[in-house]
Amino acid sequence: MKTNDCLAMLLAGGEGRRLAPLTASIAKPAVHFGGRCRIIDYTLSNCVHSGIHSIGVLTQYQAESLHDHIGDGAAWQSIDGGHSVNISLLPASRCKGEGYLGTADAIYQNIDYIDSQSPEHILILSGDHIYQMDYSEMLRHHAASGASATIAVKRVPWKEANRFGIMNTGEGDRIIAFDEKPKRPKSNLASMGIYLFCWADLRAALIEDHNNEASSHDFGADLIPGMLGSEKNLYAYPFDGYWRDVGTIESLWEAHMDLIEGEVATASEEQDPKEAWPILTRERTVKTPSYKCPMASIQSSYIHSGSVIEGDIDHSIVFGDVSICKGADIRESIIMPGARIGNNVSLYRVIIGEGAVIGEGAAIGNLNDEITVIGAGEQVAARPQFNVTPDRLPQSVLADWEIDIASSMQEKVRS
Ligand code: ADQ
Ligand code: ADP
Repeated sequence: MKTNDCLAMLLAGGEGRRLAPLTASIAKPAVHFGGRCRIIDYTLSNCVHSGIHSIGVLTQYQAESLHDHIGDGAAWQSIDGGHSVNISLLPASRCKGEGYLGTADAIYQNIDYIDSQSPEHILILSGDHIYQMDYSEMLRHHAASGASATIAVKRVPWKEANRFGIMNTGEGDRIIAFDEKPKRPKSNLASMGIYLFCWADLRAALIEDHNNEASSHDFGADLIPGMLGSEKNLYAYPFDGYWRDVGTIESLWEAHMDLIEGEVATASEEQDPKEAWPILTRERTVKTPSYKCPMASIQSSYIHSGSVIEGDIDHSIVFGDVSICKGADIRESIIMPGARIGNNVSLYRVIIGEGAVIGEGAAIGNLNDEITVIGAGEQVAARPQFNVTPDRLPQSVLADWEIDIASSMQEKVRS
């Protein structure tokens, strides 16, 4: 099975409400990740490294942010030479009607585009997953089974099962039941939202779904259950590697911590991901070619070019062009490009949006260990932001931040 018989369609138009306020002015797949990339870079890089060189990117909500990032696609040209990668931007605005009504409708509305490429198989991908996966192995599996559809699957923690498509499989990984985001999951075998379809079968199913007035035109809610109901052969393809849907603030933060711990890897066991599976991205221009840390103490952290750091950083990711002033104490936090962190600021489990400014002396964190988010461009004045009792904060943090917590509590009582 050749990967050039396969066209990838990358769904990148969702609103990303659960990632608010980070998605106030950019699409979810364009949210910054890992110090220098955007979330969508992981999926685009997987395509390139898997030998899938024709990719349609379906955009809708805040489409410009993705169009600006992807541009002419030059950043994703295959590094091993010779391959030209064709990335087509397919915004909902070019289609008639009300835009893409759901994920299946987004593909339905691009049937002509897909037909023009006459692919045998079609790979449907999401723009909000962090993982490294060789799709060519899944394609071999799919072609060998003769399935109408193959869905990549992974066991997820039971407590998270209700935010996924959940299935039961029978002999040879054949899917026998599928429930989209069930309130009471009967299994923890989750759809990764990565589907390989035989194009002829998907085409027929999309037309049927389009004509069904009761449908919400979503892959998980409508199209997959519909195909199962019409007794098509659907198979699960278990994936062992790291994979995380970063559609929520908690999961986005956790994926960053996983990156620090070295868990975000690897496409194939034989490959050194740093050598063989680099994450390709369009680099932004930074103010200086390296980072500067005249008086900083930095532990278990990623610091990107153009940043100037004078405070203490622990288990954190600092993107480009960030400034962190003297006396700052940054723990388990993510600081997006261009943010400015004032003198003596304390951050614990905070995501600071692009270009936000945190005033001198502010202490931001949630003492219940929840993640606090400061939106892009927001300005936070110098006042403590703790809002619950400090009983769950690690002792080490408590001891260091005693004064901030005391004043925070006083402030709470006063207000
Ligand atoms: P969700 O993650 O909830 O569940 P959803 O966010 O609706 O799926 O969409 C997936 C992708 O499609 C995202 O990248 C999103 O940006 C994009 N998208 C959403 N609406 C779109 C639209 N109208 N036009 C274009 N793109 C759109 C899905 C499956 C579950 C599965 C999880 C795994 O439905 O069964 O378990 O993914 O993460
Ligand atoms: P959230 O973080 O709110 O889940 P998603 O990107 O996952 O954001 O989209 C939320 C839901 O809204 C999904 O079920 C998706 O299919 C649907 N959706 C996204 N954009 C549109 C749209 N323009 N029209 C209709 N439904 C949409």
